Amino acid sequence: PSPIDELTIWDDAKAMIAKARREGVETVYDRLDKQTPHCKFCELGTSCRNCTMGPCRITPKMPRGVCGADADVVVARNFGRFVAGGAAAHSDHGRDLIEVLEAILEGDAEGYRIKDEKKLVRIAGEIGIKTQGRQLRDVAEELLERLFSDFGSRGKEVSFLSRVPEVRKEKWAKIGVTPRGVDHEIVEMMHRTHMGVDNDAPNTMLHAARMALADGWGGSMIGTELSDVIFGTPKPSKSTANLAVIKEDKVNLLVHGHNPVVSEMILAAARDPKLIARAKELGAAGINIAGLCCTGNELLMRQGIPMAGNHLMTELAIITGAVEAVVVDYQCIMPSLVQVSSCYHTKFIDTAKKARFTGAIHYDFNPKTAQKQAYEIVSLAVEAFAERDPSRVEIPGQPVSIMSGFSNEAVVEALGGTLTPLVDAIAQGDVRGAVGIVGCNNPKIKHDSLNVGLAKELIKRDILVLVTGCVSSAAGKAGLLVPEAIEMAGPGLKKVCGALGIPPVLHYGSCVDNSRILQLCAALANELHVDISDLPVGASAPEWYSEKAASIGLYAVASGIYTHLGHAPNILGSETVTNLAVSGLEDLVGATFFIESDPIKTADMFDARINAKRQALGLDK
Ligand code: NFS
Repeated sequence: PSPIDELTIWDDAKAMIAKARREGVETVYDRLDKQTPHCKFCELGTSCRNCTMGPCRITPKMPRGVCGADADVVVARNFGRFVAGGAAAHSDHGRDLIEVLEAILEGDAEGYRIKDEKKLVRIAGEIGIKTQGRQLRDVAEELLERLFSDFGSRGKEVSFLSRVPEVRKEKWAKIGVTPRGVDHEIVEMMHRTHMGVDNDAPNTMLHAARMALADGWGGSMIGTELSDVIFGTPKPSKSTANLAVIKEDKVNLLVHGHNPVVSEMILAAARDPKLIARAKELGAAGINIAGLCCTGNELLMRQGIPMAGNHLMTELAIITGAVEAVVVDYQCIMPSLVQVSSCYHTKFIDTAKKARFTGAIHYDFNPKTAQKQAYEIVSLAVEAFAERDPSRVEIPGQPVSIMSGFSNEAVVEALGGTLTPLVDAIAQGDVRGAVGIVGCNNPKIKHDSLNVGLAKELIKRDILVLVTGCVSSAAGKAGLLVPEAIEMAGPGLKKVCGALGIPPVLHYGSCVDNSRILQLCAALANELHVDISDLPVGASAPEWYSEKAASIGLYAVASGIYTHLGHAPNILGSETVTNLAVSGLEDLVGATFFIESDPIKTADMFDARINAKRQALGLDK
């Protein structure tokens, strides 16, 4: 096995990998070793399994598959389907929020309510729904219909395109990538990539961009906005992060997945006095809820619930031996968690009909019965405390302080009601630009080394950093999410963030909340009367692994944001597709991807881009 020091930058992770090895528990790192080397064709994107005349592999000696598809077609088709998986995941999550809103309006969702009525009315107004003089319920019903129809095939564009600068929309219309409907674009991608349909790689890639835009400005944005409406719009609050948020003396229940519809209800149940009393009866000091991955981000943003860790910490959290239950909904949940749980007393509970795990305890969670189910689930966790083996408990280190909850609404409020102070700070050069660092961990990359390395390097250069998804936990553990982190920032950023009392790295939420970053970019562009591609901004997914991250990267680029990936997707087998991604898109959408695995060089690239954009805007001489 690889030396532990090479796997991760974190002491808490190292301690748990060592414990796993001592106790004979298999982790993602062991499986990666067994799977390495990977299939070279799949790595290059040149293997095709789309029909049974194959499967085919494209090589110089066999330049076409049985159907005649060349490397370009095969790579584009594979990438198209890859992004479709990501766009579908975000968007199906978004639709689940619409269904909860519907259940609330039908009076069939005990325990859920519309928490932020003002936001509901505001977003309805933004997409052209008449709000004045109307009952909240009428507005909500019309909003519901509109958002449901954003998934369909009848629309000309998804509703939230109302936020996009006109120049950008014209660009999209010109090249035919205006996203019409979420399901429409995803289904069309599955159609196009069937044998014998779209056999022109650039054409397939453009549709991938259109589909990704339907995710970013459609499915994901709906997910974010309705989560705010139902559970409240995040406001800055303090919390803690790393494995030490798991408490030796308490019943520990970890929520993992993405949908706050489940985790919010679990949190509410964990505050039930009867359950707390029962926990105490069993000798625990109380019930502790902590988060993993994005549903952790959702609870952290709105409720200040501590963050146990990101993607590569999910197995390791269970290995502390102090976790009574892991409650999951969907996405990024390694199936191995069932096996890891079974090595301890940990109950592994799945909650979604569409995301079941063999060997898990299943609850068919739905708004109607959620309250009762959440109570039962927490009760299972409490009872499991009696089964814990104290001799196997090891919780490493001390929790690190973090500040979270930066929605755009909160940022605007902190700035005194408008974005103008931020625009001024950018114009004066105190904040030279902004980069969103987003995405995952990948066991092929030293855990969080790039996520943290890049964030540190950018703030040093007076570039404001926004983090979401698994990068937020990394930034938190590195001490970057507290106001004191301005000591690590350049003088300009230090001055601006210091005056506002905010960290130089702002936690902007979960991965669907990348839509908040899109919205911020659109608002800045509108304020300056320019296109998003004119702004001194960038995006980065240094340690990405998932189809969702690919969709995010592509909608960022298609929205005009220069985007970094720490490693290439499986497209390098096609020069046409690769060139389009790293240069050709510039002419079409005003931005491209760049691939770089070194954080300093990546920061240099962003620096150069931001300088060029600042000069073009006349901000620097
Ligand atoms: Ni994003 Fe959230 Fe993490 Fe990656 Fe997975 S949890 S949606 S995909 S691994 S950042």
